[in-house]
Amino acid sequence: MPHEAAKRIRNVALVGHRGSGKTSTCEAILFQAGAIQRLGSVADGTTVSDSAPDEKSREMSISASLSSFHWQDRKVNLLDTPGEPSFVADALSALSVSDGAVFVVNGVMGVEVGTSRLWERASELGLARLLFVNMLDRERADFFRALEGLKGAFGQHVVATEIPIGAEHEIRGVIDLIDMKAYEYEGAGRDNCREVPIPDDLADRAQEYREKLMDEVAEVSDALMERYLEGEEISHDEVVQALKTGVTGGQLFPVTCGVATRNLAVNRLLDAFVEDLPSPAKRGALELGETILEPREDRDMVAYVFKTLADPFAGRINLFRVHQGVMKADSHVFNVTRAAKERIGTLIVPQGKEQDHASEFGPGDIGAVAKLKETRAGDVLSSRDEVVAIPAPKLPAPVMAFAMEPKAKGDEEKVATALHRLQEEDPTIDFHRDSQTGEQILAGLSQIHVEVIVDRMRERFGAEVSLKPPRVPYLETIRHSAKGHGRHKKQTGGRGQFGDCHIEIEPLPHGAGFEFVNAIKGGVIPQGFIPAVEKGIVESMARGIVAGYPVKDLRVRLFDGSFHAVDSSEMAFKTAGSLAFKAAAEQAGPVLLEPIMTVTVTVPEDYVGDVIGDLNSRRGRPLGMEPKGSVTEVKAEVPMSEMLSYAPDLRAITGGQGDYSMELARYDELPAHLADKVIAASSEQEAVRA
Ligand SMILES: Nc1nc2c(ncn2[C@@H]2O[C@H](COP(=O)(O)OP(=O)(O)OP(=O)(O)O)[C@@H](O)[C@H]2O)c(=O)[nH]1
Ligand SMILES: [Mg+2]
Repeated sequence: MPHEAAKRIRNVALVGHRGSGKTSTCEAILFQAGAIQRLGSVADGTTVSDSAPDEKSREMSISASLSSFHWQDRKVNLLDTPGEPSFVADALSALSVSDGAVFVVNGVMGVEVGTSRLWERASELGLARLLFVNMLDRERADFFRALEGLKGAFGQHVVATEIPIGAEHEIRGVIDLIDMKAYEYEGAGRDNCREVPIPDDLADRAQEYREKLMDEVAEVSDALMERYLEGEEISHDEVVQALKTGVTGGQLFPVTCGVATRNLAVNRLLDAFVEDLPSPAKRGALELGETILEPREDRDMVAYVFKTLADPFAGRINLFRVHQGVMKADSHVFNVTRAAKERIGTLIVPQGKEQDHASEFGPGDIGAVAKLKETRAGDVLSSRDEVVAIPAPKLPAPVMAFAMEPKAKGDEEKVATALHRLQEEDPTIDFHRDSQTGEQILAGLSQIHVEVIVDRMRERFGAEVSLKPPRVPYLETIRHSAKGHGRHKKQTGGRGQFGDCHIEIEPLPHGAGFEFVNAIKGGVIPQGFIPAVEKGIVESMARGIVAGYPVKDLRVRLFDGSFHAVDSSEMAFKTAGSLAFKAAAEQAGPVLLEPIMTVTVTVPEDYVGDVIGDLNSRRGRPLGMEPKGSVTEVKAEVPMSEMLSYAPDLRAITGGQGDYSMELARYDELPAHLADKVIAASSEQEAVRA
């Protein structure tokens, strides 16, 4: 049976800015669908999807979590994702295995940075999207303002399919613009919804928004548009069908609204995504160059592992999506990414707070498996031993780096094990020994990220570390081109060593990385030694020119050299390459580059002046500010070195009422007087080591 089961599946990711109410919406959906019997809350730490101890204590999602349930004869795999940018890896991997996304939007704040960032990603993936304007019970929440903001940011195809009845604490229900029916909600129970007449004072408004909706729906097909323009009646079924087609094709983005924590209008969101978002069958084949994965049962099984959970007790759990064929319990599969065999034991369906076992997962389905030995997120499992590469989402680089030390002597091993396990779970953690200082470095996307890692090490693995102040990941580059000559010659009795090369280096635009051009003519350096020259150069670049930081963004042209028939070796040419690079780099105007962050601060209006003043004193460049309901969002670009201990300072300035996030914008040249300090600090360290 090719497509039948895959038609009944909905893979949906809940995404959005931090704190917009995704987890609360997930909880209400599970409750409404009957998957759980009590509506938990984030504040009480009783939701299904924020079940980790640190998710409860921090009242935020840290990992993506999967809940599967049945609704209207469909199987829904719902992925609740974290909004905090530090944990964006999980939001991105959830999107990569979903066929549709629900954007949860804070009804007070409207469009936020996180909304836009994830929207871009969903566009790249061509995902069908619905929007849910949540928190309409809050003071200063405004559905219509949020809707305008969404249209402004994401275009006119963002269109309301319902509008609220009442506002702020008086919100009572919604008007359905397709049926032109009104519904009110009482209490948070499962059958809290009843139909009421459209309130008189909202009749005009409902009509106005219905027309806007119809304008958009008619655009889905030319035939429909023609009839619409001629004033012909379009039937209810036609509207529903066109809406579905528009959503699946990414032409229409319906906006619904409600209050997650009161289970208000969540039943309608649930119906909307089961009805309107496409199934894996409808989404169709995944084309990967030559390889085409079709959601059919009569194919070799191919599944993509998108998330690994490292539980110190239950062991490793992998979440996967089956792209074709059937994943069976008690079977043998190949991990084609790692060229390893794996035995699949029990298959798991996470259902609300419980776990169920499954005998198989068909094409398009999402499930979990415990106790695989080698498999990690990003791997492909297959019933056939043939490599299939499914690209992983592109993740941000860990820029917030701290030197760390185990609190107890002799705990190095324990710390390393804990970090390796956590790294399986979160690929944006970096952990290495600094070749310059010999220190252990722990790096993540932000301070919160690193704090969460340190807490998890302690709580899950009993490994305690202390962190030294974070280190700024400076880079080095060159300003102009220069030539350099490297010659390595040793004659000591027997066979000597000889390598000789001439190179020219020139700057490349920021972000271009490294290019090596082999311009050797007439075999003055034999082909076999050229990779050795490059290797010597690359190693030298990693050690830096002025202050020991990695050198980036340059092109090296190897254009001349000589060799000796007996004495030349790869070793000798590597050394020559390294010498030539040093000689050239010193003449090429080497400079230090510092990371510049885009900082977004949200504060009550009264503090805006102080916050901007403070950011200015940190060499910040204001980008603008925007009122967002009861608070103002201030944006600025600030060098990372000035933001290393911002959290306590912001708390002091705003009496704890400010919030901020930041991410890497680019690297800029470090001003000379500051560069001198960094260079001095680096030579001090060198002196200590010598
Ligand atoms: N008044 C009100 N509060 C809500 C609503 N939805 C969520 N909240 C509250 O807002 C806070 C954040 O909600 P969450 O559900 O954790 O938001 P989230 O989007 O999952 O947050 P992250 O996972 O950290 O991105 C919690 O305190 C919720 O109780 C709502 O509709 N109305
Ligand atoms: Mg959450």
